[in-house]
Amino acid sequence: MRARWDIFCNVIDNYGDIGVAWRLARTLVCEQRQCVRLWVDDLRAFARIWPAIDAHAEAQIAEGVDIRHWTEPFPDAVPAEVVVEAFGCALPETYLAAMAGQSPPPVWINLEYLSAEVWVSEHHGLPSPHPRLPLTKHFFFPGYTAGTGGLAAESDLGARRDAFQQDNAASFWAQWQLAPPQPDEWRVSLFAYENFALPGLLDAWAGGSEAVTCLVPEGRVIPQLACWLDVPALTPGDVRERGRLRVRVLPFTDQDAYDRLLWACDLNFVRGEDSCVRAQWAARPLVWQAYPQAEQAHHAKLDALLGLYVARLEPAAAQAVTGLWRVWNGMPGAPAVGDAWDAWRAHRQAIDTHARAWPQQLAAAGRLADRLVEFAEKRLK
Ligand code: TRH
Repeated sequence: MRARWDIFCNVIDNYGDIGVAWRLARTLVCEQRQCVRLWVDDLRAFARIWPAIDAHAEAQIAEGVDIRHWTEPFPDAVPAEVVVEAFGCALPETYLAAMAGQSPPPVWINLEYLSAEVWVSEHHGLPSPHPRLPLTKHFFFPGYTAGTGGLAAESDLGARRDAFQQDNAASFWAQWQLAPPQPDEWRVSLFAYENFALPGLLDAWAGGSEAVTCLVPEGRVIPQLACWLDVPALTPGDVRERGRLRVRVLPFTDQDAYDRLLWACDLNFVRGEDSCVRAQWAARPLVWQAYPQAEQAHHAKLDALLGLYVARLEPAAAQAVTGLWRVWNGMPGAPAVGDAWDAWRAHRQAIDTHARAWPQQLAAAGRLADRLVEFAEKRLK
């Protein structure tokens, strides 16, 4: 059934909110043949993850999605049949009133943040009546298990990744003026927030026995990296070497090119939710830096995902993954970062094998766009 969707995205900071909303909008159009209008308040952030976006246009079409600049006062707009507010962004009052005037009213969904915590499946799908208007909002939780709203993924994601990885990614490296990796070399991508563990990890790489090429998309971690390298600044294209470590700064690319970086590297450091999921689908080892939250709420999120991720790993390798993830997130009781890296390296083979098999397990959660369409269709009947 082809329905009209309005997706609202308020960009708080960073790229995760628009990253998830854009991925969902594209998939709904391309795979589910839905008719999608995406309202975004910060088109400049949007253009960073999708450079074809014109940051000054009030309305534009990209990838079949009708994109609107979300401005205040909100323009008159007939509400769609399905309304998704991403991450609890408050809908414009005039739009809410227009929703209440529709008969039947739209299916109203609050798309929540992804978490592997167990309470997610208990809260997924719960209704919440509006206090004044004849409208009911539903809480929709993406998640890692079958009773949740699933994970963002395209139906051909695995096939595209496998084709790329079998191709050995040689042409991919050439675009960064890099030869394919040497047998004893690690290619690592580093997408991170500011991080106390970073200097120690860089020290370990520079003083280690294997060559490490660290590819760093421009962003929040760059000033700290420049400080460690003792240079005033770093810009895309810059290459610096210290001991066995070579650092290369990459420009921020579009989402699809970033996927290819994840597919090509031996190990990916990722942050927030969207890059974390993409790194898991990449079938390569990852280290996740959770988005820092008040009262360390992100520590519970980290441990919840770790619990799932390492469950089928042999205990020593599971401990090595846990140690590195926990020190990378500044968690109490974590080992020193140099020790955590040594332990991780010692179990690299098992961790790599596990990462390659992991997407099969992830698939059990189902795909977010499929789950959302099922959810909406049940209520549209
Ligand atoms: O940017 P983030 O830190 O987003 C965060 C979190 O999502 C957090 O939950 C949210 O509350 C906070 O923002 C406001 O990390 P995340 O989620 O990985 O999103 C990054 C997006 O950027 C993702 O869609 C991938 C994309 N990206 C590119 O398109 N090109 C790039 O070069 C890189 C490095 C990332």
